[in-house]
Amino acid sequence: MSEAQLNIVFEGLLWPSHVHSEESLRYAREEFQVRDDDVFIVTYPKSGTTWLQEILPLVYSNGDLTPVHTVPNWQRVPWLEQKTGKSLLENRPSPRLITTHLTYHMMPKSFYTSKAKVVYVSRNPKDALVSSFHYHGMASFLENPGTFEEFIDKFLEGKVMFGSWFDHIKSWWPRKDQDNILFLTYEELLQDMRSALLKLKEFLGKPLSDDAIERIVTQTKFNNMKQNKMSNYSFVPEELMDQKKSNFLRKGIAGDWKTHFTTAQTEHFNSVYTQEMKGINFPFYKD
Ligand code: PPS
Repeated sequence: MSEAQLNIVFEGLLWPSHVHSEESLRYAREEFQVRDDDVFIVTYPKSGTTWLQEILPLVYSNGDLTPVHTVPNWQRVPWLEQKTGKSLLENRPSPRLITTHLTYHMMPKSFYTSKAKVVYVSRNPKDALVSSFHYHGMASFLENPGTFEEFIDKFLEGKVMFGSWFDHIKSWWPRKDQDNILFLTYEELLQDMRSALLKLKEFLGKPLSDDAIERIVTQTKFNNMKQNKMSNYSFVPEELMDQKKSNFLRKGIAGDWKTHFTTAQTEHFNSVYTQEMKGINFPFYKD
């Protein structure tokens, strides 16, 4: 596939054509029928999606590891907007756990009048950028990222898959206090998974025993997920994801951007950040 064919353009944004089509995106937006007991994981790419695809099924199984040890993450919590979304989700029994990278404004039309819940996870955009840069380097279905400097420019201009980080966060953050939305950060999951699980327990109204919490804390640690074939994308052929170049579960830390950005790049990023986030009362990731 040529570089030009790697993405499709839908509503002005780039979507990897390997897993998205105009039909799948239109289905997600226009036809998908949201149910009141649906639970969405919403993320900008490389912000903790796979992590939540491990955590939520475990919350729903009260810490029983069977689902995460037997079902691949993309089937366990399917992506709404991908080509497989319709077949995996349409007739799935409730409660459905659903993954999406959509902005608030691109959610299914039936979402806005539903009581469906959203767990939104944000990550420091500089770390999401670094993670995405390495991902583009190992996934043959994504365009060549170019140099790191070039990739920063593309990221800041929103000329990357799923569009601008700023547009994504600015679409969801103002809704963070709605009863059906829980806003979490990648960094808080890293720092204190137990507290995050208590928030999820309360938000989702799921009974979670102390034992279950301990099992989930252990199972969702980076090194354990990295060993889990159902979550580490090792089933994907090397021609598509070359994990010798970079693992999908790569480092799993906060602040890796500091080993990638020069001082000038940091200053440039921060000045665009300040400009973009002006007037948005968003307390994270300012430095
Ligand atoms: S994707 O392609 O959008 O689904 O990617 P996503 O899963 O959102 O992001 C991948 C990054 O999340 C890291 N990750 C974790 N970090 C810490 N602990 C756990 N358990 C964990 N699981 C996934 C993963 O390593 C990617 O980040 P980087 O910085 O590249 O390591």
